[in-house]
Amino acid sequence: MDYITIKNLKIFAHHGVFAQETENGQNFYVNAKLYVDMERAGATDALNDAVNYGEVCLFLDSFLKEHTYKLLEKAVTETMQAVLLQFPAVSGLELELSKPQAPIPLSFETVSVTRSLFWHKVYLGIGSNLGDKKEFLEHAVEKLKLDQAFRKLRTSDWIVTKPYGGVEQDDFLNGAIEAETFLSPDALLDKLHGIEQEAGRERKIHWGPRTLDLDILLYDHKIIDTEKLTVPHIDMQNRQFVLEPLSQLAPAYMHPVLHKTISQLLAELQP
Ligand code: A4P
Ligand code: MG
Repeated sequence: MDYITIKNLKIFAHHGVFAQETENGQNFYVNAKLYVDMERAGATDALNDAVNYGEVCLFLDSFLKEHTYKLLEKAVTETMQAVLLQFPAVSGLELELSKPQAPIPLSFETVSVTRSLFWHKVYLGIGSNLGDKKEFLEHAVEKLKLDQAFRKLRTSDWIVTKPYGGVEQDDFLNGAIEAETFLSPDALLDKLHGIEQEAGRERKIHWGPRTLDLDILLYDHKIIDTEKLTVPHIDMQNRQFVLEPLSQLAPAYMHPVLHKTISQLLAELQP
C-alpha cells in the first residue's frame, strides 16, 4: 500500500493533565503515515491528483494548536478523525504524538502514543415490520448519512418479504446498506443499537416483530466471533431477504468464510 510519511513535525501546543502544561504549552512532535492511492498522481505528476503533504502539516499544526486535550490518547484519536474527514483521499493513517518535555522527573528522550484509523467498507442489513416501515428505514439511513463516521453510503431497493424464522407476524420491508466507516466493529454495533432504540425498538421476542432491525452483514473481509458480534452475519447465506438486496450493491463480494460471492449464495438459495 502506498503511503506518505511525515517525521517529527514540531508543534507548540497545550495538551496535558497539569495546569502548567495547559497554561504554558510545550513542544509536541507528530509522526504520521498517510495511506493514499498514488496510482494516478504517479502517472500524471499533477498536485491535484495527490494529497498535498504541506496542507496536511499545516492542518495538523492548526488542529493541535486550536484544541486542548488532557491525554495524548485523546489528542491522537481526535486528530486522526479530523485528518480522515479533511482529506478524503487518505484511506487511513497511523499517527504518533510525542511529548519530550512531559513532566516526568527522570531522564528520558520522549514519550509518545501511537494509534491508527482507517475507513472500512461495511454492509448492513436493515428491516422493519411494524408501523410506517418505509419511514423507519429511511429515517435510519438519514441518521447514518448525517453521521460523520460514515461516508459513501448507498442503499439497495426496499423489498417486501415474508417473515422468516417461524414467528407469525406482518411482512417485512428489507434492504441493504453499503458504506465506509472508521468505527470499529463494536462501536458500529453500539451505534446501530442506538439508532434502533431511537426508533422505539423493544427487544421482546427473538426473531419477532420490530420497528427497526440493523445488522452488520460484512465488515471489510474480517471474520469476527465474539460474544457480542458474529461477522459475517451468521445466517445471511440462508436469508433471501438479505442476499437479494445485498446482491444489488455487492454481487461480486466474496464471503470470507464460505468463499462464495453474494450472487453465488443467492443463486444457491433460490428454488
Ligand atoms: N449480534 C451478533 N452478531 C451480530 C451482527 N452481525 N449484527 C448480536 C448485529 N447484531 C449481532 O440481536 C441480538 C444480538 O445479536 C445483538 O445484541 C448483538 O450483540 P437483536 O437484534 O437484539 O435480536 P434479534 O434481532 O431478535 O435477533 P437476531 O438473531 O439478530 O434476529 P435477526 O437475525 O436480526 O432476525 N424475516 C424477514 N423477512 N425479514 C427480516 O428482517 N428479521 C428477523 C430477525 C427474523 N425474520 C425476518 C427478519
Ligand atoms: Mg438484529
